[in-house]
Amino acid sequence: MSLNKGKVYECWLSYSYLPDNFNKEYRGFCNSIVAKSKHPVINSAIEELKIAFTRFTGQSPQIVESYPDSGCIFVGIWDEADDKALGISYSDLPDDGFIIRKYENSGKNVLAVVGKNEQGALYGVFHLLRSMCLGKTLAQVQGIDGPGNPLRIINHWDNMSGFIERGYAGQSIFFKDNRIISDLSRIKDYARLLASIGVNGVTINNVNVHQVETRLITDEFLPDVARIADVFRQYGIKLYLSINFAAPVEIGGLSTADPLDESVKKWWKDVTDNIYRYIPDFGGFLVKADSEFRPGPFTYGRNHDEGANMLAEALKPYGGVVFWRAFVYNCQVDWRDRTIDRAKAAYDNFKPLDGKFMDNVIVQIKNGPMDFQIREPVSPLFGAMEKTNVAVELQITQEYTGQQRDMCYLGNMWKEVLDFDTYAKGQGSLVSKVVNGSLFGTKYGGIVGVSNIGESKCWTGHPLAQANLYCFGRLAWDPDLSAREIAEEWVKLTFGHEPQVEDTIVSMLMASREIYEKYTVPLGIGWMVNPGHHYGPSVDGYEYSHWGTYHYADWKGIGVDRTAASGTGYTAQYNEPVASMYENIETCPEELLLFFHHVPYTYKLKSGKTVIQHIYDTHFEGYEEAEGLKEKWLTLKGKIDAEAFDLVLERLDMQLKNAAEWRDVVNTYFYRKTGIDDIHGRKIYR
Ligand code: GCV
Repeated sequence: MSLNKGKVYECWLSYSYLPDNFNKEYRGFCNSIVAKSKHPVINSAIEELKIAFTRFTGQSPQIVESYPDSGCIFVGIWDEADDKALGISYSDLPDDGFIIRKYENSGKNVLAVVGKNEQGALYGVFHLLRSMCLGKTLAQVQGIDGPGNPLRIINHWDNMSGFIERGYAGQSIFFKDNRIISDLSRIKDYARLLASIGVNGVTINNVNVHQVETRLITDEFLPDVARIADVFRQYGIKLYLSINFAAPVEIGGLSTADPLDESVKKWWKDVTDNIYRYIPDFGGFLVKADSEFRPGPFTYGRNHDEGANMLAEALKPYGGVVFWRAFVYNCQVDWRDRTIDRAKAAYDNFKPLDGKFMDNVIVQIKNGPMDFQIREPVSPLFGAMEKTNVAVELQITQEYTGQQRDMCYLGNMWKEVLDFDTYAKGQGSLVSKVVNGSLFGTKYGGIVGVSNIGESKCWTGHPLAQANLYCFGRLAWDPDLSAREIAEEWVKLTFGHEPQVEDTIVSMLMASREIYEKYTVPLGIGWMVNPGHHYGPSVDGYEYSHWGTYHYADWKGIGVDRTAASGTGYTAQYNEPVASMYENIETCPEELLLFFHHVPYTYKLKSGKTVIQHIYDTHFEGYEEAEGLKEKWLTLKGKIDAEAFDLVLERLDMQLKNAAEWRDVVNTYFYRKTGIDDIHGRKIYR
């Protein structure tokens, strides 16, 4: 770990705030660490204990192979552990899981952290250290734990130029000037952060694979890619690459990329064999195909299963997997044609293919049917793929949710997704069970997040956006945690235990998504952003374009009729009773009203307010609440790390400007369109 780069760099691993019970509960174990293995992942675990204990106690612990004459920590895997440390059988441990147990060895206390494998031991160490920092007792820390999802993956949308598509935290930490960065120390620090929250896979390049990046799978770049893989491997993280489906033509000299063509199959097999020569534990490929002008099997009259299976075949002998994205839709729509509904596209394209994918293909589905808006329903595809491995793709980077200038903690949104009941096998068929493979008994599954980090000193541009990365990992590990619990953990680890600090920051985080929603897009309609960069308001920005993202506002009403009765029929993609709930305007959750229904501005909401008054009110409130965020933050001056304080304050000022612009643009637009006055007579710019 590159130390002394400041607390904002160290994120939740600064080990700076030690609770009062540390000496009583843990001090006696911290002078010695017993480890028998020299495995690189165990070494990382030991290194972490050393960093933490040195910070906690001011003394570096000794690392020994046999038990000392005093209390100690043991770290290792099952086979190396003392029988007394266990008290359970091997099969009781979840894959990649661990047990933490205190026992006595020749009258000395040993706190054993035993992994089912090396990764499990590393996760156990991070769990122990987190628990110490959170003030948990020794009794609370003991027990078995393991990941709730087999695959916990971060996708980077980094280009080799260094530019990050939808990145709001500076340039890439992997690439610069079309080369792989030579100093890998920051990547090591990143690997450590990711491992601490249980992430076990990373795709380092953008799903939009451009010219240079297409060559990442060749001898030109593989030696350097392998160096990055070596760093991640020390932290139990596998490296994956996004590939260009047209690579056989673009760099392979073939005349086709048809997935059923024998020469194409051989080309991919040879490429894959070569990758594994450099990276023996390579994770696999991520593919964006036939989506937003990217090439894919459609060009050759083939379908997604045929494209994915061809790659899966090449990876199979090595245990590699293909993540095949379901973000496939017609992006050349004529807005006049109301029969086409982008929201229906993923289901329409992939439902017919259920059961046709090989068992090492994972269909990666964005959480919502459109594209990471501040409020969308959950994609109906999760309740429809019974014979296919699926993963949910969440967007940690805040493309449509404030771009890490505006504060927006995404934990509540992600919980809504994971807790959504698809009813695919009756009540209780939650998305979290679909993606962890338990609902349909699928082999793989997991949670994927699009990264929000870059070269920014605090990694995420906005220091409070670190909470989203932390939350992503914690939810991927344990989807049953609540967004609030995770926020509380993060605040304690990052800013300490002072109750006022904790209450203030947690309450800001928990309110932030709704505040952002209030001053931006109302009632689930989405979009209304400036085209291209997607920050700031432009109500009609995408209204007459080819992307299929419309709100259909005219002088009488607004919203997309997606009902089966009179609209696009999207509601019918859900299982009952969800389909009827959305179909019926009376039972449709109001926060999604305009996503599912077109209504007049005078339509009355359950609050008794009309839609137009709701738009005015929420936009005024949203701005005021953003002001409230700043007021709250100011109360923390002198009570938290000064650098973090200043950085956040700067961002809160940007947020206020943005909120004012959204309020005025949106209210003015609808005031002019409808001619209906705000009943409170507030200033709306005409
Ligand atoms: C990486 C949205 C974003 C694109 C992104 C795309 C995707 O359309 O605006 O930048 O491309 O989603 O997820 O593939």
